[in-house]
Amino acid sequence: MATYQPSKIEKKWQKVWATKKLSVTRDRVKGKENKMILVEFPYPSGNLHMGHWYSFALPDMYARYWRMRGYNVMYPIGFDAFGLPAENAAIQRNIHPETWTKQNIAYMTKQLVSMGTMFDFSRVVSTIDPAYYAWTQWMFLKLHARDLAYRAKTMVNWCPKDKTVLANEQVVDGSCERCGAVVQQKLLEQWMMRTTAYADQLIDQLTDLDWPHATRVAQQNWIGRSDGATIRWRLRIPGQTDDAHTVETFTTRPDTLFGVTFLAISPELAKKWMDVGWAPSAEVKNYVSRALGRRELDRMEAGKEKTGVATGAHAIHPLTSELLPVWIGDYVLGSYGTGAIMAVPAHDNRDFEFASTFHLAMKQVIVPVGGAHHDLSSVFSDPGVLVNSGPYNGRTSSEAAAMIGKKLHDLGVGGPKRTYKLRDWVLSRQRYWGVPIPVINCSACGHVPVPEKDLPVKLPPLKDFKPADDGRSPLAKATKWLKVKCPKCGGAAERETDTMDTFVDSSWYYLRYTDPTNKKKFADPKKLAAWTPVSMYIGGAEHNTMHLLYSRFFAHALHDMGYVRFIEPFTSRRNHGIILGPDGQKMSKSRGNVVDPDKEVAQFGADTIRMYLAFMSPYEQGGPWDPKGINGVYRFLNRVFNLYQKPADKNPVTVVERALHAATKKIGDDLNAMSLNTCVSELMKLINIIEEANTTLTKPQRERFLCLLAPLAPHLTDELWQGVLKKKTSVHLQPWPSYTPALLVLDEIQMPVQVNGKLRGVITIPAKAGQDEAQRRAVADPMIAKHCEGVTIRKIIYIPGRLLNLVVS
Ligand code: ANZ
Ligand code: ZN
Repeated sequence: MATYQPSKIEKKWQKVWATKKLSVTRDRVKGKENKMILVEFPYPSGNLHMGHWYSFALPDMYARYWRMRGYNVMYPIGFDAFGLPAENAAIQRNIHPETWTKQNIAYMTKQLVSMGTMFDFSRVVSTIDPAYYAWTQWMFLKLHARDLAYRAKTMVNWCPKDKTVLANEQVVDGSCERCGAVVQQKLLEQWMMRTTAYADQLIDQLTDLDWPHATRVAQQNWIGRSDGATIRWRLRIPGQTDDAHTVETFTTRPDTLFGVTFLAISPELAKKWMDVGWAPSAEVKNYVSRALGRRELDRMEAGKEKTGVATGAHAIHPLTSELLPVWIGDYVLGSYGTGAIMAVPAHDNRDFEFASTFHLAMKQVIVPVGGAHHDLSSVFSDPGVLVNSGPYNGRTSSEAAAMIGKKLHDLGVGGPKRTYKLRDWVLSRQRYWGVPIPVINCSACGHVPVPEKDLPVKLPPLKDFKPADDGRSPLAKATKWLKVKCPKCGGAAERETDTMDTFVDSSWYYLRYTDPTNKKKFADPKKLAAWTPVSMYIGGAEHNTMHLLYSRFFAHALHDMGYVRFIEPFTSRRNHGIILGPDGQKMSKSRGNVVDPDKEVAQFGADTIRMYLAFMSPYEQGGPWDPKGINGVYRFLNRVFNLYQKPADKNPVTVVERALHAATKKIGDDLNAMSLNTCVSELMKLINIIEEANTTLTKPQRERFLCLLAPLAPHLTDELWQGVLKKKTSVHLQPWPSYTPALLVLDEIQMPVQVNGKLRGVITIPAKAGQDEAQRRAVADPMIAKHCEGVTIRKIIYIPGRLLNLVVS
């Protein structure tokens, strides 16, 4: 009898699929609806690791399912190929980034084929292709024309090691996300994207998206909209009589205005005051210069001992005329709000810590709704009901906030104000391996956009592409390329030498898949309309803010300019977990815990690896790669193979027929929900039932079973479909089988099974099953069996019709 030899089967089918153009997507197929299922295109780092398999081969099951469901599915792939890592790797290896990147793309493409996915390789896009980045530059020009891309002098994050500017989103805990160096602040002129112009829209539209809750919350917090009030306080400064100077504070809690006992300004603001003539004591000056040396991040940290100094000045309360001391405190940030705060120690933790340290007054003005006065030894920071607040006593926080906001406005000393944490996106990079910003700098005309007809501005070939210490981009060294005529006045001018952050490249790549070779447009509007918005986007949770936010910004802007019809680019989004090394640590070359998929594929075949990755854990969870279980999946595929080596049965066995129909519904539902681990276990249950019933399946049953398995194990199923069942077309072009609901109505029930009190699976058992039968079925379920391996069942708790709990140790 023949044996299962994945190494032979898989290569063969990959070739057949390629020649038959099985996954080459047409823009229109009669009677079919289009669906783009998108995965985040990889960065060509060298070779694929298990994480790539997890990211691409599992969504492939989902894509295949929708194709069988009768949709015209596009499952595209490309390469996000510019960027710092390529440049750093090339410097290390002493080769050119282009050589390095292209080698990697070639190698990884081969590896991608080995996964047996339905990637449409006829639509591959690569961001380093001039035919692609011409359009990245074109988009920049369009944004620039709308004042959404602009140049400004700002404080930027500077990585001293990578010698380039970083976006706020690329700074993690004060360090460079890539190299870990402590990030410095520098005042530099940079190209920026006005993401803040879309702050409201980017928050408001989130509610309509079928996205993970955590991702939506992350975006909301990143944009950080808060409604509050600004208040201008008149200052009484020793030696001055006119109270003419003022300071403005920003608060999210105007309802606490009567509880303010002091004001605190940031060291940055104190410095500004000194720059315009305030001459405080030596102690204050000393304090300010020391405080300015500390990093904002350290200053902010909760629980950190608060430092500060009194200025000697007082602020006049706008409603009570009370005099309140003005302090300088390093917990107040110069870059947020107005750089000054009204402090309410009774209701704000940081103000409380500060007031405790310096023995400042506290005044309670909010009490819990319906509650008694709150003990002043702790801070009541929730909204509640006002007390000690004159005319506002008895009002709720939200009522009072609105009333006080209006009162301040009427008095002309401030009023309601919306603020955002979001800052504009700094997109300039002083590095070589990126898209040149298509601008010409002319001493007479300023920053002149390159005319569209001159796009692309090609990246000049440079031997010495290393970053310079002076902060100037290496492109400045391409002297021939640099010198050009000004498109406006014809005078001598120079090209812009900064390149773009690679997040610009990836903000629109999915659009290019719809028309990857178009020379006249970034994509034909009809093709765009046929495929976008993206129906499902699957990727890593690390993109919760940056990539997803930038892509949304691009889409919103392109929509407003009339280039795309949709506003939100990705209708649905699912995040996958990450695959850790066998040691439970994040897989990385430096840790030496990388599992090479090629080796595993050579031994077990791609189908086994795919299914094993799916079986490991819920997709959004990920987990450590544990090779122990892989044999179980391999054995399963062997059993399937062997089943089809025997002749088919004439008559169906009823339990098997019922199980097949139930599985058709269950697996369809699970694939739809991207619950891939339960799909695998359902298929394993099915083969158990088939073997138990001692049947080799009837012909229609054989077809049905292969259809159910096809999205997960594409090679083996086509081998059996075309090889054994002698079908003329691929199993992957079959419709997803329908099921007969009547067959599902059983005198059977779903019984949750716990192992040591934890839910490990749900089994289907006859309603009247006794304890022994329930236990037998439970341990035959692969999801549950996993947890009973190598242990002994000590006790069984069985509540008929309700629950089975196995106590093991
Ligand atoms: C009075 C108050 C009373 C506040 C209270 C809070 C609670 P979010 O929500 O993050 O916007 N704040 C304002 N500017 C600041 C700065 N530059 N550095 C440090 N803290 C600053 O927070 C806004 C709140 O943070 C503001 O509201 C202010 O404290 C503080 F019961 O004002 B609040
Ligand atoms: Zn000019």
